Amino acid sequence: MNGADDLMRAARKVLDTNWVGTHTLPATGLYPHQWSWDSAFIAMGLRHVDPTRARQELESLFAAQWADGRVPQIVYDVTRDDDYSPGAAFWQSNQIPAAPDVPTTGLVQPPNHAWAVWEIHKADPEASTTSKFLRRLYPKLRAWHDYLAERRDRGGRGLASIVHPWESGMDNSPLWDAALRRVPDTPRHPILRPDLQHADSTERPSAKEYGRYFWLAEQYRDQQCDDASDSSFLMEDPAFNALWARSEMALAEIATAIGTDPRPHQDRVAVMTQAVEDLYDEHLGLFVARDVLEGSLVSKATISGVVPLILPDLPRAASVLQTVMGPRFLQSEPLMVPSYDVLAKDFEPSQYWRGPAWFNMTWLVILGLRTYGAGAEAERLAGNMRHLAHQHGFPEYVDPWTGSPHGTRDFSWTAALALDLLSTPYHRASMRPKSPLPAH
Ligand code: 9WN
Repeated sequence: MNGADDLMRAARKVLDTNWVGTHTLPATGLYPHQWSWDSAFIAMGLRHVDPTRARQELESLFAAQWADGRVPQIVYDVTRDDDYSPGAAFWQSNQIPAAPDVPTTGLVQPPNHAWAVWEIHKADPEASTTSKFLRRLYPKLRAWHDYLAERRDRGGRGLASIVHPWESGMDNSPLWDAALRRVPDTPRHPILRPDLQHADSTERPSAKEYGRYFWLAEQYRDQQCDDASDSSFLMEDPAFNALWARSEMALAEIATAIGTDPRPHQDRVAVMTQAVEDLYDEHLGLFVARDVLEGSLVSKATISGVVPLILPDLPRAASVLQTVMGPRFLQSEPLMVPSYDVLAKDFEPSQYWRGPAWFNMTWLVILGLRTYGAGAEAERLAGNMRHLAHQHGFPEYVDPWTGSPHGTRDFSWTAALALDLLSTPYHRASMRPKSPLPAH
């Protein structure tokens, strides 16, 4: 057995343990339901070892799509409703006409799904075609993207706005601090914290942050999640929009593959790549969030602002590359990419989205570095990512320099994306695993 085989076995074990027959839980204790962008990341890894399950992962998520096209942040397992809060009882999605039969949140998460669907298809085109995977998913993916374009372009610039920090997937990122200060921390609903039974309170968002999260969720729920009412939090996030644009590119490929016109998707990619430019911060040299309610940019360097490097033909790529390789992120040679500017006074190496390195974000940066010719740095990070994932039992996130693990363990996207990095051509060339990995 070599290191690659060991990692593959261990990663598969995590994914098998967290599999519940139709989809994979992010973690059986802390996150006992199906999460939207987790499922897409998980399926990116699963496609190398079990493409059938990868397809099921996305199909089950889209079975919970709303009639208005939105793909919910969480699809609840009601038998576990006391194990995570806010749960199905808080959202009561069955009261909302557009919601599906299964209980879900009304919020969404970053749209990385079409990208995953296309990669899953390419991993096993024969079975995918036989099962009409692309044909079934294409109209659903199109409805999802149309929802973002028609209901979430609240800034009117061709970008989607998020209405809650949870929608970014980077819940307590410093990008949201100033906007959240305007939000009351006194929801009517009791703030339950079952999460603290599974992770240390110093590694989770604070009580005050939770008060504001619940208040905002309550506001959105009480408006029937209609996207037409006033929102107290409205932000354009660079990673959310870059993932949408990357997925729109994939949708063009999917359209072509099933004999449909790809041009509407290609046109949207062009518009979005240009619109993302509006989020560029000249001083920091990377993309930042826009506070739509204030009409201003939030001048903070976070990993979200580096993610647009996954887009080819990005006009600012050279300067973003320079920034990520520079003192704010990679110059001190951390093992993985910090989630926040290491030069910032409030940088915290072990506090959730306020400094630690996450496996999904490092994976996205690796793809961006490869796209723009920084292959050596990409492979250094990929090697560390595989090693730390395995060494520490697939943690949720790690200290960027020491690699010490934080959050929950046996975390599904950590396992799935480490598995994905085992299957890259770069890795095959350098590690020569004994048994060749399945082609993709
Ligand atoms: C809220 C499931 C999710 C991830 C998010 C991560 C964390 C939830 C939480 O876990 O968020 O959605 O309770 O903190 O921040 O990115 O999708 O893994």
